[in-house]
Amino acid sequence: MRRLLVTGGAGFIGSNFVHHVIEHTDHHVTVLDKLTYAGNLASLDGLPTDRFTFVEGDIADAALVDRLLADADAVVHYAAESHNDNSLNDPRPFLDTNIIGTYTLLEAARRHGTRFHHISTDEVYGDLELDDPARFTEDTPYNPSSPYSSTKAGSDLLVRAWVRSFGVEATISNCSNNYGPYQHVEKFIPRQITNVLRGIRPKLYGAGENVRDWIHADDHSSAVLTILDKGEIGQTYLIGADGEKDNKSVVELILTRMGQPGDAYDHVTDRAGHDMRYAIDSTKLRTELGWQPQYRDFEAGLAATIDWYRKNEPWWAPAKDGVEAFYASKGQ
Ligand code: NAD
Ligand code: TDX
Repeated sequence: MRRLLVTGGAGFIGSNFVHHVIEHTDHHVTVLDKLTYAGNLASLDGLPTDRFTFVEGDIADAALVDRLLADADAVVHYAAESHNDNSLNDPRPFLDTNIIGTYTLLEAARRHGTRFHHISTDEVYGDLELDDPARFTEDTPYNPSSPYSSTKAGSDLLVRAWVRSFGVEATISNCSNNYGPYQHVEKFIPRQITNVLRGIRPKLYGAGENVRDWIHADDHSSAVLTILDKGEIGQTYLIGADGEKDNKSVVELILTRMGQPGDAYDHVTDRAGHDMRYAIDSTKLRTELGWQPQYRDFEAGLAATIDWYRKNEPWWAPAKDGVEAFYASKGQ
């Protein structure tokens, strides 16, 4: 049994990870989460009280972080400001949480000798052309495009420096786009599903040709547990499940699955600096650590996700109107 501190555990991927850990291990989990607009305690409903503790707080609060790391065997660091569109509107919280917050955790891990796993994104590598056969690997140079991805890139580099200069026992994973339950309605797939449920037409940025490499959040969780157990200190692992799809195809799949004509969507103002394509080569994780994704059928995973949003309107409805008002103010 290990004592895990999971930052950002009330968010989308963090909460999926907490459920996964409780189901598949005997670890104890403490979640540290600030409960920003993106955090939702309802995502952690039903967890056994003897295995799970929730602490509301900021990862940039050095005293609190120091106290929590003193009692943890490992930190899995998900907490972040995570939405590109918000980072274009107001970058400051991205610097505070993604850079200063990560720095604060690393300093505590250094003092306490705590194992550290840093959760990051493929967006640190910038984007690929649509006709480029290449995919990102652990050796791809960093080239982030947005305030969000640049702060994630900065946080990755901090982790690498704390490994090299101070001997912090850290690993990093960079994952592709996640989908599944508990994802905030500001993000692409939940926005379009809940739009259809509300009788609003899905909104596609620009021409909709941009490609994302989709992975189910539960596969991300199993990969992170694998790295925590078997990963080599100081190493970076890319996580992906060979799920490349263009945005237009995803919207068409959502519409037809929900009984609507496949072309019943609107093209709206494109995102500034919109990355064209992400694609992950996860050979290192698969061959060196033996990880495999379980969700290999995107359409089946998407159908289950649609069902989840249908059944869980009380979870997403409180955020929906505010998110749509924000997008409307941007012509999106
Ligand atoms: P999310 O926005 O759904 O959740 C973030 C969580 O962090 C929320 O619960 C929020 O309350 C919490 N948080 C924010 N600032 C905090 C602070 N200062 N202190 C404590 N808690 C704070 O994000 P997500 O989509 O679940 O992403 C989680 C992590 O995974 C992020 O690090 C993100 O960069 C990374 N990631 C996401 C994806 C994706 O597809 N969503 C892909 C690859 C990597
Ligand atoms: O309404 C929309 N219409 C649309 O066409 C929205 C919200 C998005 N899009 C497009 C933009 C992207 O090409 O869909 C794609 C996915 O958009 P997001 O869900 O905002 O994700 P993305 O910007 O790709 O970033 C996500 O994956 C990598 C996560 O939000 C990041 O946290 C993660 O690092």
